[in-house]
This record gives sequence, C-alpha cells and structure tokens, in this order.
Amino acid sequence: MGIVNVTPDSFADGGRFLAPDAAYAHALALAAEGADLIDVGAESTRPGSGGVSVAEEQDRLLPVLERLLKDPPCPVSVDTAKPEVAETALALGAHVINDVTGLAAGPGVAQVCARYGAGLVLVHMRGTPATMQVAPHYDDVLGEVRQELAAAVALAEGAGVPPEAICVDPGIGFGKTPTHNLTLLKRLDALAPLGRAVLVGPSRKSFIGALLDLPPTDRLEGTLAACVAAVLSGAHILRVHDVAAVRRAVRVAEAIRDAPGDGVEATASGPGP
Ligand code: HH2
Repeated sequence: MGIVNVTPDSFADGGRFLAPDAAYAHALALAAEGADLIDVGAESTRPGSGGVSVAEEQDRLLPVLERLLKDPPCPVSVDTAKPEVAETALALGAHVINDVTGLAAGPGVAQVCARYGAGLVLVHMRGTPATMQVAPHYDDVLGEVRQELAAAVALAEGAGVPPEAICVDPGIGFGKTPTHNLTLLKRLDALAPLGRAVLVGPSRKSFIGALLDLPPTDRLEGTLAACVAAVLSGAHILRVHDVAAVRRAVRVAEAIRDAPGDGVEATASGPGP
C-alpha cells in the first residue's frame, strides 16, 4: 500500500503532495513502482496534530480522487475517520476506507463501507492524535491490542461489513512507546486469531528515528528492516512511502520464509552461492 499524503503537515512528507497535480503524479508513480493499493489521506494523524474539518479534508481530497478514480492504476483506499468523507470518497469510486481510529467514534464509517461494498481497514489507536503519545501504557500490549481490535471488528460486522472485507492493523505509533511498536512488529502473529488480513504501517516512523537517531528522510533502511520483520511475523499488507525498495526487500524476505527449512532439496535449484 503506497502512501499519498495530500497534507501540509504529515511527519515524513508534509507539503510535498498538497497540490492535486503533485499528489496525482505521486500516486501514479507509486503504482508504477508496484503498489497494489494506493492510500490517499488528507489529514495528518502525526502525534500532537489537532485534525481538520470535513470541509477542509474534502477540499484537499476531491481534486486528487476525481483524477485518480477516473482510471485507477490499482485499487484506491482513503485514509479517513469521518463518515461524511468516506461517503464522498466511495461515491467517487474509492475501494477501501482506512480508519486509523478503528471506529472510535462509532460505527458510522463501517455503515458507509457496508452500503458501498467497500473494504475497511481497522487500525488500533489509544486516545487521539493530540493525546496518544502522552505516556502510553499497557499491561499486555499484544493481548490488549488484539482485544480492542476484536471489538472494532465486531462493531464493523454489526454494521454490515462482511468479514472478508475487513483487515486489521496494530497501529504502529498510535498510542505506543517505541518498545510497544517493536513488540507488535515482532509478534504480529498475535493478531492471527482475529482471522483477518494484517496490515501494518512502520514506514519512516519515530521508533526507527529513536533507534537510529535519524530524521524521517533518512529512515529507509530502518523501514526496510521493519517491513522484513513484519512479513516474517505475519503481515499481509505493508503501508509504505518507498514502494519499490520495500517490494524488493519483501521479495527476498518471502523467499527466505518460504524456503525449505530442513536442508533437503525439494526441487532442482540454481547455481550455488
Ligand atoms: N499510519 C499513518 C497514517 N495512516 N494507516 C494505517 N492503516 N496504518 C498506519 O500505521 C498509518 C495509517 C501515519 O503515517 P503518515 O500518513 O505517513 O503520516 P501523517 O499521519 O503525519 O500524515
């Protein structure tokens, strides 16, 4: 899933793709790099951000979605927690809604998805972007994230979204310390009992900055490591800024994951080392 932030203030690329032409061109470029899904968002949810109005979010999104959905290069998801924005996006032909609040405000976004037959990403978040990084605490981060996502899944299904249309995301950086993020990336298999595809978004996030002491623009290698670890622990979809690089890293990681583990040659293989 390639990221297109139509925002002035996103933590990694704020302002670069605020102009509709730039956002549209970036979406096409990410699809050409091999993205299977493009995620367009118009509200930054970085820690401390206060949010934008429905009108502002629509004003940013619509010119981009109108162009992108005329002849979409791949399915398009829209990163919003507002039912009104979700409705407008789906009416234009968007395929998936990515709700980083995991239906915190109620089933509204899920009801809209059910009506349009759209996919729904439910992300785990504790608190709101304004408050979520103020002393996050869990007694059992894996169990609590799984339980809270299970409640969101039940809410979505109750609103009429079919089980196979829902995917879950542990919400890297959304009300988590760096250690919580590392534990979640290491143990994505803990979400397997939910029976949904697992999406995860570690791209350029601050836990990488904390480990390497580098700004968002210099976090590619850290992102690749996090994505590889996520694939090995059970991720199905990766939300990233750097699609081409992540695709390459993941192809190798998947080949290693799927290689015979017992040293016995199952099929004829190529040359040696
Ligand atoms: N993270 C961000 C936004 N949307 N969606 C999902 N499903 N998972 C995530 O981890 C996720 C997300 C935050 O990253 P970004 O869009 O790059 O920045 P900002 O919120 O500052 O626009």
